[in-house]
Amino acid sequence: MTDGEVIEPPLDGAGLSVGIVAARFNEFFTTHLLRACRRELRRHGVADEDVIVAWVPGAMELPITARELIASRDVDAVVCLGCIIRGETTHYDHVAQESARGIARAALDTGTPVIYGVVTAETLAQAVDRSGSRAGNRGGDAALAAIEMARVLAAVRQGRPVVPAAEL
Ligand code: INI
Repeated sequence: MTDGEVIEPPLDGAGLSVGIVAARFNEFFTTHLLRACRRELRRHGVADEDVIVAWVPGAMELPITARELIASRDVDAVVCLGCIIRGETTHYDHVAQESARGIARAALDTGTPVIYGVVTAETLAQAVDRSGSRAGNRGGDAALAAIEMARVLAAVRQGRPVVPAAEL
């Protein structure tokens, strides 16, 4: 028996244009996420001049900025980088929930991948672990997810006749 179609394109970023939105809140951590994100994009072939970075105040501002980048800059994917630490805020749950929900909605509403590269941590130690030490770097992981999703969605769309939404 043979498989049907399997879509798993190589992780090749050449020619892709990627937006990065980085939250300045907890900047100590988000600069590490941004550095790893840019490094992984470069390592996988995304040209530096095809990357646009927008800094925003905090994780709550990530979704709207991702949407606007998609609307105005013709990017193939957007990576959202942030760091939310429970120990540092009483409204952790609101910020964490709303930024995650907004990022998911931005992707679904626009059809462009919007990657959740947000560290959510109970403690400063956990944030350290996830921003470039024991538990890896969420920013680097998000870069790979952006390339993979841009390629997968492009491949999926190639097999689909373009029909106006109203006729579906
Ligand atoms: N923003 C973050 O990115 N991380 C946090 O941990 C955080 N805390 O702790 O509140 C945070 N708050 C700011 C929020 O994202 C907005 O920027 C602000 O409320 C203005 O809309």
